[in-house]
Amino acid sequence: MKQSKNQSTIEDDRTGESVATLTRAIADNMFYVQGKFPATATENDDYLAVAYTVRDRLLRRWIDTTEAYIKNDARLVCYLSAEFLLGPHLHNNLINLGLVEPMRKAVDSYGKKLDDIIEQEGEPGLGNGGLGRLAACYIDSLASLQIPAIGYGIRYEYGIFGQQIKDGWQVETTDKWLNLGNPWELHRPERTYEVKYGGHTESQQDEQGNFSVRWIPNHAVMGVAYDTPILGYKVNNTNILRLWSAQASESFDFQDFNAGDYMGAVRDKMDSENITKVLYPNDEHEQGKRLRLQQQYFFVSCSLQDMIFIQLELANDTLDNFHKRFAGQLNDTHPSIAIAELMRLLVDEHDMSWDQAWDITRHTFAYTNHTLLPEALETWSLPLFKSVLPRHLEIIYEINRHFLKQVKERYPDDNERLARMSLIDETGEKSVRMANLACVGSHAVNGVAELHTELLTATVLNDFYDFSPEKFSNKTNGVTPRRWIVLSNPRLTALITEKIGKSWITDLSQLKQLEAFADDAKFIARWHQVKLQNKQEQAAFAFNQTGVELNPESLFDVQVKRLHEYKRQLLNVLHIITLYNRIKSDPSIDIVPRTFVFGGKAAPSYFMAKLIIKLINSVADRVNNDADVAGRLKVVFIPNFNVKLGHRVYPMADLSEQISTAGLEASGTGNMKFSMNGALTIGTLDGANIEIREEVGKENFFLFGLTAQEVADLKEQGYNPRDYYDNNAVLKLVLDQIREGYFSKGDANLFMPLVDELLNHDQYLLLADYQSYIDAQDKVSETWRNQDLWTRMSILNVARMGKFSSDRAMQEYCEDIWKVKPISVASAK
Ligand code: 376
Repeated sequence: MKQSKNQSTIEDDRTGESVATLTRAIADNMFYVQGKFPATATENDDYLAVAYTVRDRLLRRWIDTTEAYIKNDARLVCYLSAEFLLGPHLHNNLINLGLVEPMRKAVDSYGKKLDDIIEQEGEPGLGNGGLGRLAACYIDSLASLQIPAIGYGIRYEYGIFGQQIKDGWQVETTDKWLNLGNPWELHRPERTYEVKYGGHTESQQDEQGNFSVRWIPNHAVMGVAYDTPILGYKVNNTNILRLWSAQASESFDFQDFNAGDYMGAVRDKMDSENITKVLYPNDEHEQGKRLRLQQQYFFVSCSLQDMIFIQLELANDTLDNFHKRFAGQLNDTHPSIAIAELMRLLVDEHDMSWDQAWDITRHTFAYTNHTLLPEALETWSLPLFKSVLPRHLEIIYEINRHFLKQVKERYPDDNERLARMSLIDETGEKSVRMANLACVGSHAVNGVAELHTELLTATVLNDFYDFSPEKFSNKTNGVTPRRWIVLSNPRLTALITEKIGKSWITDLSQLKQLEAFADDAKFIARWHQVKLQNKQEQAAFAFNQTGVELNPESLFDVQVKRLHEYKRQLLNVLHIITLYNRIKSDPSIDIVPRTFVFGGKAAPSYFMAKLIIKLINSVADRVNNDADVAGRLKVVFIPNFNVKLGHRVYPMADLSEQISTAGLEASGTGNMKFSMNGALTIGTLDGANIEIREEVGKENFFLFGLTAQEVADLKEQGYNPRDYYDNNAVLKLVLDQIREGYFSKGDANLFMPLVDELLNHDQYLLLADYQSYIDAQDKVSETWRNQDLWTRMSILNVARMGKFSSDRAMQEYCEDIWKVKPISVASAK
């Protein structure tokens, strides 16, 4: 605030928060940043002018935050993740600044609508699904909790592919998310680091007899920082998300130019810049592996060099204290090469002894595992690894030598254990085991839900758990209530806040207070009304997108998540066909009207997942257009499910489908988003479902299916899916219909692979769980018939979701693993 001579206050155009100032600031940015008058502005210009106006208000807080952290000699969390699935920033930042309403008025004065401007923003889809979105929720919570933190990752030029549905099939498009400009990032060319690849190593000895290794790479790439401010909710703390972009290194590769090969040099330049070109969908192919390893090393090396710069130059400290400054979290094994890279930087480049470097490295890192699926455990073939990172392979051998020596001391005659725990898999084609590296090089290892951690320590990481049980802990996932309730469900937010005040937004356990209203008829009616309005709004949207008309009075039964056989979207389809057959055999049957909503991407090379999408759309075609059904059942597949669509989908759901085979979904986080928005869950005892059910009460949760133990036992005994087919006429009919082409216009070949898998393998035990699922669904329908009971259960679900805030999860990491404390930032503004 500046005081003018006549004492009236004049707000600065870049920091002021009044409607008049915001209005002026938008005009200013439109002219001076976009170079436009409002009359010639496109919708994107409008969005950018508003976005820059918001960004201006983050920058002062950002600079103040950096200053406060340096002044307080802060300990910093560095969250290393190959994915951050952020979603759009504008609305979130407005909420965190407390400026939604003033900005709405400012935009109104231009004759525009804030909601349209918010809708204009695309999303940085820099992640595949759960793991990437978790990282985004966590950096939101860290800022809101005033924890000094940096998110380090990759600035992919193309994010997760776009999905279109053509003739029922998934068709992929490229995601050029930067094309319309990204107002939220700041290019920091001064933060550029060199990342080396390939070549060979040479060892040498100095006059004192000290042994050292020199890495002579054959290629280098530059990593340039792009920073995005991450503001906490109603605090000044503004942390950094620092994403690295690859740039060709002139000095290294333009040697070709000297030799007269200009085009060759340009080709090398293009190859270098390929490193951060595209996010890998989670379906590893052999051809992509080299680039993926290069990507992982690229962002890890840049991040660690940056941390060393911070330690030496900004904090004026020494590397002896590196682990006291930084808590590095490895989001799955994707960044686990950090363990070898920090060793290399300390030993080779900063002349530290091996033992001290190892001590620092182990105290720096902690590792989170996100999956038990064997195919998802990362390994790199030795020849590939050696050709990309020859020095790191030597370091990994050395770490392995020290480590296996300790294992041998503890278990002298157990060579099998030694072989299992080795960082190198020597069976078959030799490879480096990244999960083993992550365990050995970390002081803490965690799973993401109670059951997952139990299974992790009992199976995949059992040897490491035996060896150092004190390292292991559970940290059940959470999601941010700012984005997943306040931003996406304004009606519910208003109703809750009217009753219990605002404190729940930063302390989700406060939702407990809603229990007092669960039997209040007026409140029940209003709660019901909120859900109905959400459904009406989204029914209109879905009609727009798919041409299918939805009945907002029907039960909205929703499954949105990546397509994978273990998530069992196919089981959901078997239920839909079962209901359809009930209607066909008695068209006058009294059946609860249901709308089945699906959304999710299949990895481009995952044939079965893509075929399931085609089946969903084929069943939709038949069911939606059958006169006997008379609109009582509707099936829609919403294309291109992403964060933005999540904002629409979770608040409109009545029923949340969390139906994975028990033991396979590490946690799930969609399950939390649904329940927080008042959907009831039908689910297995898997991942965080178990804890959700514990919290909301078993009477408020529709449970079905085998337990993880029963799944394991059944597989052990020898599971025969045909027994279920032969003994269940209803199930048999459903499978026969799919097989005989009932949903594919007589084409009996189309869905054969699905039926074949179910009858002959059924890896994910759909047939074993079928009847239990149908029974639970019938119970869902019966409950729905009593709308007041349903609404009461919905209220109790929301009231008891406090545990699943990412604020709670982050607090646990801070206390148990990172040992970091909040630093509050007073802004000079
Ligand atoms: C990959 C998964 C499998 C293979 C390769 C991958 C590469 C990148 C990202 C992947 N994604 C995940 O592993 C993932 O999203 N895991 C999910 O993590 C969530 C957060 O902890 C959990 O809630 C989900 O249960 C888990 O599936």
